[in-house]
Amino acid sequence: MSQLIEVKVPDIGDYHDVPVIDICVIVGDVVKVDDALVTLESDKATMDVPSSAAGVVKEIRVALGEKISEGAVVVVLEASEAAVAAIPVAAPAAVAAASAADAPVAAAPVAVVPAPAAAPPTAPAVPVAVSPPVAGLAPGARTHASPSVRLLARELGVDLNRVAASGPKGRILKEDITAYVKGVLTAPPAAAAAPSLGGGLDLLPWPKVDFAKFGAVEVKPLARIKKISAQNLARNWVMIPAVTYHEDADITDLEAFRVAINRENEKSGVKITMLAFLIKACTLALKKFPEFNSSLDGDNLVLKQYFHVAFAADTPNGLVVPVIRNADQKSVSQLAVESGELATKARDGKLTPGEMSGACFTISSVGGIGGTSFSPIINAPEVAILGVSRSVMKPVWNGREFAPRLTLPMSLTADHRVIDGALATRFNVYLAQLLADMRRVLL
Ligand code: CAO
Repeated sequence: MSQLIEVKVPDIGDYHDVPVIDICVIVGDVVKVDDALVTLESDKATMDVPSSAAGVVKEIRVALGEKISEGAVVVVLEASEAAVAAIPVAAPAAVAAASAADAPVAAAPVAVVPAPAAAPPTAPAVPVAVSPPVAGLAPGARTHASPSVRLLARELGVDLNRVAASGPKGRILKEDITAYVKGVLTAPPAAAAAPSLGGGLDLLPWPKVDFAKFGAVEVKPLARIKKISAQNLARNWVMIPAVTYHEDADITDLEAFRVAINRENEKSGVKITMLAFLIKACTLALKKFPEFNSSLDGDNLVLKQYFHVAFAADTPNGLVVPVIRNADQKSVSQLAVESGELATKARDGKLTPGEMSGACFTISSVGGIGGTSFSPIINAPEVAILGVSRSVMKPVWNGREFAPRLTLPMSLTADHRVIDGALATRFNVYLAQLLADMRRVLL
């Protein structure tokens, strides 16, 4: 006499709606007690649902990717006579009454799945591997292999979908797994290093060089600021499609004015800096081109109604970026005083986190040191940064002759997802016009 048995997902602790990642049998397969029927994978563990009886698979009731919980029927078996004698047809009462001590799960790494309080004696969930997880199958794909072959594949981290089967009815044998692993290990390195077609950076590992082999070296741990800024800079460099736009500003008159004012103010002690003029001019440009005063937030652009301008400050411990709040509401003298105070605090390592947050736009000026142009890295989540290099006297054609003009090189880096080239160039041109004639600020 034969009898149909519904094999169900046993008590799997607190797990619910766990996806089926593998179906280990096909209709017609002969299975023994404890042979794996399907494999479930939660976010923490991979579990086989073993057969509760010996018999022939008549029906498979689950699909790959389907999410199932305790009690779901996975397979219908036609049990052999011996099995029928031992196991009643899907008897939930008997299952619920069974003691956990009977369950073979006790021998498995139970830390992954809490030992069920009332596990069925013949259908335990056996956590077989936590890491690495079994490679997911393509939807609809199905491989045929015995539980021992599946276990071997799991242990070796082999995706069965990639293994050529040589057994009867397309079954994967142990030898197939061995042949696959040998093939991977003996593949030429070029194949392994080939760029991914599926995207991703596929970067080579960082070169490990024993520099001491080539000469004397001194190893110094990176300062904390350098470590933090390194991570931010690397992310911003990789993630932002940034373009730098260069423009020269004629600051002949502005510099003459600045020098004259500073001479007048020699006694009062307030030194008007080029940086203060730049901050002022930038606030006007940010108002005229609001995209520059924005941040990306998913599919939204957050346009800020305030104008907090940051500037990069070089300190003995590394680069820091203090912020001048509401820079648009401050005079050039106030901006000069405040940027001077913040720069001193930066060098003394006394800036508070509040003084380094909330910026809308950053200016990085290396003009006091030198430089002709550079590509500053955007300080995310800002969308643009202005780099300023050393001003030089250049011969500029004025329609009649070459005249010496003091020229300030500006390098504006902008996030192309928000700002396109035309807009960036308009911003630069406007900024250069303001610096060429600061009377425009009054307009
Ligand atoms: N062209 C020519 N000379 C310039 C100039 C420019 N663009 N900018 C400033 N100078 C001159 C100033 O006139 C001043 O000369 P005097 O002492 O003769 O007046 C001198 O350089 C020093 O300038 P400053 O004291 O006014 O300082 P600053 O406003 O240029 O800069 C600060 C202040 C905090 C921006 C600066 O100290 C600093 O840290 N710069 C480096 C920023 C940086 O590292 N950026 C790179 C970030 S990305 O790695």
